[in-house]
Amino acid sequence: MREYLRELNFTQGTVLQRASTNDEYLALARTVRHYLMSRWMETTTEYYRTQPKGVAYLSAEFLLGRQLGNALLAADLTDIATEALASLGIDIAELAEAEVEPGLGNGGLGRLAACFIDSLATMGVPAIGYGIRYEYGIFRQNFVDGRQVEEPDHWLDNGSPWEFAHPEHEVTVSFGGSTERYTDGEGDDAVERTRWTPGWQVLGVPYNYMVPGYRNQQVNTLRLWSARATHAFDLKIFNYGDYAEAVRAQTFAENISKVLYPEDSTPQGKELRLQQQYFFVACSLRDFIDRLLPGGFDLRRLPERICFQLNDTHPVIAIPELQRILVDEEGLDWDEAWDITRRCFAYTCHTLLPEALEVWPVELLGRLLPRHLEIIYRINDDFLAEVRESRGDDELLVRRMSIIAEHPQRAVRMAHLATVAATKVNGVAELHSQLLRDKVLADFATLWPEKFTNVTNGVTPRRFVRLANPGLSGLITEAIGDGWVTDLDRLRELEPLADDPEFRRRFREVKSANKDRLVELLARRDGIDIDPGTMLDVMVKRLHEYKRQTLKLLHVITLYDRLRSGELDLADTVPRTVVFGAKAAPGYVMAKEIIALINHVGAVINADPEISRVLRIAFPANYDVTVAETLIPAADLSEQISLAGKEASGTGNMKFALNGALTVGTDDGANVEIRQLVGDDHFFLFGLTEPEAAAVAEGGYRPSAYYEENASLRRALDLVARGEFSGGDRSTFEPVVSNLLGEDRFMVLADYQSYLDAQERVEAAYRDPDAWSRSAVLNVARTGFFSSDRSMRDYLDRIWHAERLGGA
Ligand code: 7GP
Repeated sequence: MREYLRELNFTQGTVLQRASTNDEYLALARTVRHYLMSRWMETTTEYYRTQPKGVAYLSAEFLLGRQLGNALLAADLTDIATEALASLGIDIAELAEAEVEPGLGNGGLGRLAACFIDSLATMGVPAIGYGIRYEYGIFRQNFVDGRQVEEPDHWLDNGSPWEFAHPEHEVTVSFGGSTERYTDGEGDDAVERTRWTPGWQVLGVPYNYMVPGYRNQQVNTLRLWSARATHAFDLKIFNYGDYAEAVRAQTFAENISKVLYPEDSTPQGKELRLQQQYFFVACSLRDFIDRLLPGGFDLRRLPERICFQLNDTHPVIAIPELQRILVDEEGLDWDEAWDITRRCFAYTCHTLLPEALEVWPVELLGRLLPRHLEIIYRINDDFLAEVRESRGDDELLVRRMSIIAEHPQRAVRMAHLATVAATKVNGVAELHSQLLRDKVLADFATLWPEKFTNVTNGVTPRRFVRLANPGLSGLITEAIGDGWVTDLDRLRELEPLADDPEFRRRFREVKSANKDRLVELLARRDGIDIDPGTMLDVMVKRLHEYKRQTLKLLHVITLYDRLRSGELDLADTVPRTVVFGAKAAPGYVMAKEIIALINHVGAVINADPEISRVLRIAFPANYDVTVAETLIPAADLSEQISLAGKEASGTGNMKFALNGALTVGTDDGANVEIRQLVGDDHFFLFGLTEPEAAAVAEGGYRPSAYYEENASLRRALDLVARGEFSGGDRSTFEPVVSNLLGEDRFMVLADYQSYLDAQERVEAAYRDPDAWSRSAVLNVARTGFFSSDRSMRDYLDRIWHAERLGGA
């Protein structure tokens, strides 16, 4: 408390009586931060002193979510802080609301990175996260007439108490220019080398963030890079007396870390994006080599010290960068350098959509990073020679595997580069890893079967159960003690309690209190009114056609249609609230149309005085980590309905199951493993399997056939086509309808009936609250496997072979 008041007075420069909520939040954040500081310094010193083998997680995205609650939890200060503030008349919850979450990621991939660094710290693994400190994170989503409007995310406006800038540790990053061959040394010692003369440079300034382990005295580091203009750059121009030009140069440099690209599962191919990628990767390698290794360290031993984990292809340019450092700067010969480089990287792929695999035009890469392009060519030449040697002169195979694509333009396939270089390549769920081996990277898996492995994703139980669901956490701890927070397999001990009526009653009480919290949040945040007495049916994730929000919507429209026609009896229908949360990439036109359609359908249904008693749509704008933390614990039903073979893993699916929602889902991604663990009786499976979907596609899929044969599907689509949800205007949603009828790439119509049938089973099950809560308890008890601590153990065993120091 004294600490807190001191922060308020001396750092915020205010007094208790006059402090704003933001002042109070900042003062508390600094107090906690202060408390964690000595552990942070100790962890850092310990790593430096013992030089263990560690992990550097390279990721263009870290979707952290709010920091205060997590820091208090990790430091075990929540109760003390709550009481101390209460005695000053301050409500800690209100103050926590003042924190703007750092939205430095798009969705699954970025949130996964955040879960992983939490687990690494909790497990005492020497690890550092490296990424970009975007000045603007993922856009704020607003709805105007039901359509998505994007606004900039000013997350830094009130200052972030969680970051520590270190301008004195700035790193210079070069771009452009040209390369030349030169002879180094004389006579017998003479060797041919390459010199890169860059065209321009920027500085990278590191910002450090604490990553506190859960009550284990460990605090790891997340280091995010911010771009600045070099001083030389400015000065030269200033000397010509062109002030305006100097400022322009500054802006140009600083653009690199200005904004997160809001694409998800679809790469943008923009020059600035490649600049961002090289920028953060070059800074990170330099930083690791110069600052985390002792002076004079022999880089030939680098693989003994580090594994750089590549979070998808975004950081893959690190591969030629390390090779460049070893060959051009350290003077190692190519083969020796390549052997070292290969042993330092591992690659995780997060997608199955071929169009989501990053490709950089040779023209662009060569202009921005001429030396790296040369290195990539050389890597490719050596690699293709290896292919020819082991597989004969199969030119089709060679063309398929080449790192360089020739069509539609010459371009570097970053996934191929990553696969060629990495010690290990992993997918993010069993099915996904299998499809990577069998389809997406099949030629590589034949050549190097031992390179391929799986690590199923996980989520941190600290944020997504302990913090997000205090009610359930209390109940679990009361039953089995609190060891589950760092050993989630222990949730198994809850299994017998699924048969205990008293436990189930209390479980329902918790769910119902969580629903009340959600009702309160949506009312306050969005002015949305929902009834906590209804089944909460939730679909939250990025808006993408493969995830099939339209399938959910067709179900809702069918219910509406049947209720209206009297086919379904209002009095005998399980009341539901269907909650959507989804951002669309700003350039993804179809996704934005689907958002508008959801909102328009919602407007019509919610305005119907009769039907809205049993069916409502709630679509709060700007779904983010903070909303997820209140929404997920309140859900009854989790919608995981992607076309089988398209969702790499999903991680929302895990969060819902762990919080006691039942899943309606396809046999896709980690759904497969969830269902295996919880059992078929406690999971609503529907839809084509991956092989079935592949066979349908093979045979020539005709969505219109389903439309013609299925009357209720026809009625649902006709309602949209006839303008029922667009004030009679048939043109508004014509693109959505004709896409579904004409192409329907993700087979929504093929899975419609099966989905409807599954929803009928859902309703029937929900009518029996006792059986439903038994299933829900079993979902919690059987999904401890999905802790990101377990994912980290798998990475350690299968990929990193890093050491663990302290930790749990
Ligand atoms: C996502 C996948 O779509 C999701 O299924 C998975 O759970 C998550 O990664 C974490 O592994 N992918 C992305 O978010 C993404 O942007 C770019 O992928 C290739």
